[in-house]
Amino acid sequence: MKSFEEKLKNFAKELFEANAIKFGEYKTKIGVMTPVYCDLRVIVSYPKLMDTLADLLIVKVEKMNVELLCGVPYTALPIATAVSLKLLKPMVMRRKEAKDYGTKKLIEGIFTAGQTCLIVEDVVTSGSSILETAKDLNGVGIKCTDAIVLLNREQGGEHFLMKNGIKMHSLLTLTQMVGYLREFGCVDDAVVEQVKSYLANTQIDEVSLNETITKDRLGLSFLDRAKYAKNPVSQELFKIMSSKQTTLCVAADLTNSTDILNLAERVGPHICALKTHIDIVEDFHPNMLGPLQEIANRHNFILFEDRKFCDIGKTVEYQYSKGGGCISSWANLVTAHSLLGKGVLDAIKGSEGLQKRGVFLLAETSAAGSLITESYVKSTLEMAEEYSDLVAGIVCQSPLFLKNPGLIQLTPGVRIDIKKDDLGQQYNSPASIVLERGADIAVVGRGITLAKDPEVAAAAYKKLLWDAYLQRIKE
Ligand code: 6AU
Repeated sequence: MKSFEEKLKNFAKELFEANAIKFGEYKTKIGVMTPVYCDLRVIVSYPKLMDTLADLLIVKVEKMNVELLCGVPYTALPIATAVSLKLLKPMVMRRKEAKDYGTKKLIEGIFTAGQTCLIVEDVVTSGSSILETAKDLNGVGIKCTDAIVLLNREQGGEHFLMKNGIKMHSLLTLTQMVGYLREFGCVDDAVVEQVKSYLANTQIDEVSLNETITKDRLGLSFLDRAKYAKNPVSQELFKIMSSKQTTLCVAADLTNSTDILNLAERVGPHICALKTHIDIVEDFHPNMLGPLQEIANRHNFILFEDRKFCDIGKTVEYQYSKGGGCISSWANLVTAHSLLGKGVLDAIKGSEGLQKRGVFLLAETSAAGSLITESYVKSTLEMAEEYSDLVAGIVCQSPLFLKNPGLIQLTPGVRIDIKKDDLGQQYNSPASIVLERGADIAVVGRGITLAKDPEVAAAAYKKLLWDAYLQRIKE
């Protein structure tokens, strides 16, 4: 009978032979050079290796008092499945796709709030993927106190997770792995030294770990987040939200100017922003803009034109600052797509108009069947972070991680009475969009405009949203 350590050594060698661990000069995702590259995705092509891995993992998992397993998507999903099959322990799955969040749950599988779950991961560097998974699980009431990983790269992840209440167990550390491979003659002393000095020089330092912990926007109050906001409109929004105790943005999707003004007057005390589609107003005349601004000033809310700019920079410049709507002269906020790249943002930044201007970039949508992909969402977030002096936040449907907590998540598709309309719009409840989907500001249109009394409806949505926000920052 081989000892656990012997099995582990052989497993390390098999990983190396399967090309799951490579030594050389590799560039990491963030552009830093590394002498060791782990690509554990290949394990799915070696069922025997997967079987050995599961056998090794269950030795540790058996001793843990957990009710559920959850693999971090995607590489660890089959690993968690293999463990689940051996131990007959149920799994839950965390959805990663940005698409279609409107109808699908973030966490799939059967569970009850209060159950404990072990997170399974392949490689850990900073631990942030485990933390993201834990947050989604926590969002539906599942407790995560432990994580098990195949390989700990020893760059600060274990410490970071510990600070966030998650104990990380690992089968192998990078040092251990390299040591075993040296024993087998798979690598020479020079490689061992290279890895050693790489690890000594690439620790994710305590300060940046703490920063990440304290800066997670979902647990911070709006007043605290205002300090991180670089855009003047988002700073103002945070202040309005805090002082008026509202995260409600009403979508005034009405086709008559008088109706819009009447609605603005009535819902004004309950909102932080009024969102318009000015191009649907049949009797539009710039004359309506003065009264609209006066109402916005009096009730202290921001005017927000949902123009969803998506064209070459020059055209966007014209659409934003010229024409009948002359958006840049009255709307402090606008929406834009990231599809055509940074030119759209450069155009908005350089156009004439109000000094105080902010953009919400559309990262995900509430529309069924949207073509937006995961990598599109990722690139949109990167663009938002890069332009955070202009970008006030993002429009999305899930609790996307924003490095800068000064960015605001705006989430449409909110309604109490129905789940969808007949043209692909998908709705969630106010509590769900704040607690499960990470919304800071909620956009409610027809839930208010079609209500018998829009003012009463606005007050009701405002309260539900604010209560959910208070619960979120208390957790
Ligand atoms: O509550 P509703 O369905 O009556 O209105 C929702 C509002 C509309 C949409 O144009 C807008 O929110 N919207 C957006 C925004 C704000 O950009 C994005 C999205 O994904 N879904 C969505 O409905 O004015």
